[in-house]
Parts: sequence; C-alpha cells; structure tokens
Amino acid sequence: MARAFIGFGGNIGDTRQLITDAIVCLALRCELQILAKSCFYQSAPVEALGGDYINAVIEIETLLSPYGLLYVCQAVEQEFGRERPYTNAPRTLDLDILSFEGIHQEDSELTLPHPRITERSFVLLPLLEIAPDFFLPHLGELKDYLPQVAHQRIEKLPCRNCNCGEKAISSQSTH
Ligand code: PH2
Ligand code: MG
Ligand code: MG
Repeated sequence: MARAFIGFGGNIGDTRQLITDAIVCLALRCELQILAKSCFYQSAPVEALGGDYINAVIEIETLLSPYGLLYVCQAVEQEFGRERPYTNAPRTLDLDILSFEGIHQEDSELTLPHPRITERSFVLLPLLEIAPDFFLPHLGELKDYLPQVAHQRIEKLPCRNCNCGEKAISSQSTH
C-alpha cells in the first residue's frame, strides 16, 4: 500500500460542499482508503485571480500507481469541477497529488512531490494539521517551511468534525 496526500481547492461556487462531495466520491472507490481529512481553510488566492479559495488536504492509502491515482483525481475533477453551460456560477474543483510515498519524479504529466508544496500556506497548513511531522526525502521537515509562507493569508474554518470551532468560540469568550 502506498500512502499519498491529495490537496483540494476551489474558489467558484459552494467549494466547501463540492470538496465534501468529492471526498465522499473518493471514499466510495475501492482502490483507495481515506486515512485522514483536514479541516477546511479559507485562503487568499496565490498567483491567481478571483475570490478567496477553500482548501483542504486528505491522506489516503492505495494500491494504485501514481498515474492510476492521477487518473482518478482527474475523473473526480471532471465530475465535480467542469464548467456548466447554464447561467451563473461555473464551479471549479482542483485536486492535486501533493506527495506519493516519498516518490521523487519530474514528469511533465505528474511531478512528485507537487512542485510548490513548500511554497503555499494553503497546502502546508492543512497537510501539517493531519501529518504534523511530515517529512520528504528531498525537502526535509515540511513544518520548517512555515515561516516562508507566513505572509500568505489563511484561516482555518470551524467545522463539525473536530473541536477547532469550539476552541475559537471558547477563546473568544475568555477574552
Ligand atoms: N490554487 C491554485 C492557484 N492559487 N490559491 C489558493 N489560495 N488556493 C488554491 O487552491 C490555489 C491558489 C492553482 O491550482
Ligand atoms: Mg492546484
Ligand atoms: Mg491541479
């Protein structure tokens, strides 16, 4: 079994619901198991136009090859993220394989780990939430890159599945 991390992002439509649905869609596939799911994060667009993004990261284990997983991710993107030819809100959803079992490859179709994994708070924060000691052979400890992305605006959104919302509420009430 290979362990991999997948990043989700989008900034058109109800991205939070779209990511939730896409994760359910992945969970229904017998080729992979979901091991962990981060909270949602709202982030300023990085090198992109438009409104804030919603981002999240999941950890999976799979018997698929990296390209098999890429194919699955692209199929889910198409299912959920394709532009819809009717009035208002085309919806987009981006799925990126962030790392796959420590494999290092620079292929035009699939670069692993993701080439900008250390440069983006919207990847590092959710990934480190579910894998705090995540380490990659060529990059070292991912948490060491946090200071470099500290200027990128990002906020963890309260959610039902963990107590991050409760913490936010209780810290508000104590101040
Ligand atoms: N994705 C991009 C480009 N910029 N910015 C944020 N905040 N979140 C994203 O997911 C994102 C981005 C290209 O995939
Ligand atoms: Mg992307
Ligand atoms: Mg992508």
